[in-house]
Amino acid sequence: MTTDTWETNATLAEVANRIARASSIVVLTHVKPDGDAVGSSLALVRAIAQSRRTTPSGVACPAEAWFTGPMPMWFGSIHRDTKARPLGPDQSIPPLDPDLVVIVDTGSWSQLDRFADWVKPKQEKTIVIDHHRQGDPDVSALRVVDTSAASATELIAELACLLLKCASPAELDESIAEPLYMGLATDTGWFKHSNVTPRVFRLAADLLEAGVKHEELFLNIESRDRPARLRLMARSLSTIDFALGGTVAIQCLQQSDFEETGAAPQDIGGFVDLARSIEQVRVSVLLTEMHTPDGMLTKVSMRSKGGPNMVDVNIVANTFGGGGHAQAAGARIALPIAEAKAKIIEALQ
Ligand SMILES: [Mn+2]
Repeated sequence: MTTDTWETNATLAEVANRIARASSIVVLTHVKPDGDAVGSSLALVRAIAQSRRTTPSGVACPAEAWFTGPMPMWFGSIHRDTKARPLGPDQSIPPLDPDLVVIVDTGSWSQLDRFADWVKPKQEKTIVIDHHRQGDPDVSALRVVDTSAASATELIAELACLLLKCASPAELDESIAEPLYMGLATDTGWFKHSNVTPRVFRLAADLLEAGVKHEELFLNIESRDRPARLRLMARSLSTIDFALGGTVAIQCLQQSDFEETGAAPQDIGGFVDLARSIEQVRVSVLLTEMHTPDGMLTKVSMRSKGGPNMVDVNIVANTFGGGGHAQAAGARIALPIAEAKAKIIEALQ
């Protein structure tokens, strides 16, 4: 059954059945994959491989994961021997026509980036498993969307148990439990964000029981900074300016800051969160100057603290043609940084 709204129209048991019948499966996720995207993809490919390994000689794994966009620094250390193809910008999409396509942690055309054209003619044999509030229903015929899940790996954990006939995620192999835990931990900010629920901790506990090494994984994922990133962070923090009675904190980074510290654009990850630790701050903003072929742009990242009277930064981002979530959103404004800053303060007011 196909519905034209972004809602679940299949059960994970149905998905498991489709997977069990497919002889070739490609697993896709969003561009610039994060911990949840990579974790969901690797866990699913590993669970499928294991579900087919019923005889000692084994059967070749029928599933593989494809990724596009820059891969996280830690990818090499967690991918083990899983069938996965991180496709570089000049690598073309393999000319494969699999029985089944499973898309995890997104269901929107824009997030599929260069995979979109490849997926389009395969809608009938595509399944989406996602936890985002928005997506495009015409990406797949079947979809499981659970917006109450903190991470897509919460859903993949359930699917892995169905595929492997495990009564609980605690029974999963450590090689499957680790990427599941990685998605759960990173999408909740290592269990700090408002999406942490009893279900999150129950799954985390089961996965630890399955053999996940929490501290080792944390260091592997999070302790990978280069000195240049901290030099850039120091500059960013030194620019903090407060507006609207101290409730809005704004950091600014110029192009020259990157050049002088030797940092790269991806080094700014997490900077916008830093000012949230200030008691009075309700919204933290990071403005980054970008030189593009179309001229000077300002990239805006916003984070809102939860609690009563929460500011919905998604609404603010929407007024500039951007978007995201209530507590984390962004946009690009075609103005120099100082003018963009004034516009953002005005919009937040
Ligand atoms: Mn996710």
